[in-house]
This record gives sequence, structure tokens and C-alpha cells, in this order.
Amino acid sequence: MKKNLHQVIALSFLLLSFGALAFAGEIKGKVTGHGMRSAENITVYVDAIPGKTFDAPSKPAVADQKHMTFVPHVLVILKGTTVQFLNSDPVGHNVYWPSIDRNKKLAHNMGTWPQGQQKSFTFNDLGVAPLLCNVHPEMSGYVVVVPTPYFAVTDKDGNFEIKDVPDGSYTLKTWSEVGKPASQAVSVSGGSATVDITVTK
Ligand SMILES: [Cu+2]
Repeated sequence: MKKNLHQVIALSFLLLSFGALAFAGEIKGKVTGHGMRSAENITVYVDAIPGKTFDAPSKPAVADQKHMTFVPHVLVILKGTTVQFLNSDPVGHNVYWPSIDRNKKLAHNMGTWPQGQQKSFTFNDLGVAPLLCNVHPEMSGYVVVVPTPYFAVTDKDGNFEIKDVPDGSYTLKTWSEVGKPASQAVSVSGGSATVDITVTK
């Protein structure tokens, strides 16, 4: 019994010191869209951090074409991430983007392929690639390439949560299909930071 108590005390101290060492938190909040029908699908990300670079994840991100739509509608990735483009529909789909960050020199056509096949592309340029399918002109989606691994996409109510952000002061930025980019300062120190952002059409 006595030994158990000692163990509990030792464990508590251990947990307390780990808690103090975990200098990270999350950034959460809500985006309000001014003059916009919805605040859904808005990209919120931590802008480039001076002196910091990030390795792209070894696991690819996935963009599907399903029920004649790009899924997800907005895919956010860290620069250098490979995206696997799938086709889950029983028809052929194409994937192309006419530019990245409005730079037409970065236009690319992935080609057209049937259900069950896939193609990959590694995005090494920052910015927004508007995805289109030249078989179905009504289809559209976006790949948003950002400089840090700290990003999120808002839910249907405009809420977002960016996890595991190290302590520090950052600039949060937004990108959305119809709204102007917004930017806001945020500080994280050992817990969660709450931010409300307004995006204006
Ligand atoms: Cu298509």
C-alpha cells in the first residue's frame, strides 16, 4: 500500500513535468464570412515562420473525384506534399489546373483516367491550384499549398482547429474561394489560443 502511494506520487511528478515540457497548444476559433453565403471550406493556416522549414509528410494527401465532385472541395497541404488523385466514379475524369497562385506557367494537365486508377503530383509551389476536369466543366476544387504544417479548413459553421502548434507568435492567414484573404496575429503559449477571424467578400 505504502509502495503504491509512492508510485502514485512519483507518477504525478512525472506527469507534471511532462505537462510543463509540452510547449504546444492548439489554435481554434471561428471564421465569420461578411457578405458570404457560408463560412465553410475556408483555409486557415500559420504563415511562414522565419528561420523554420518543414519536411513534407511521407504519406500522400488524397484528392478523390466522387459523385462528380472533387472530394474534398478544398484540400490544404504543406509545400512539398504529394497528392494522390483518385477517380471513384464509373466515368473517366480529368484533372488539370490552369495556374498556381495565378501563375499560368505552373499550369498542369494530369490527363484523364478511369475509375480505380490514380495519378500523383508533388506540389512544390506555394499558392492555390484551382482543380478542374475538362470532361465535366461544372466540377471544381482546390489544392491550397501552404508554408507550414499548421492549417485547417473551416466546417459548415466556420469553426476550425489547428492542433499541435508549438508555442510562439504567428500570423494566421486565410484563403477562401470567394472571400478576400485575411490575416491576424496569434500567440500560443502552452494551451489553446482562440481567434475569431472575419473574411470579407
Ligand atoms: Cu470529371
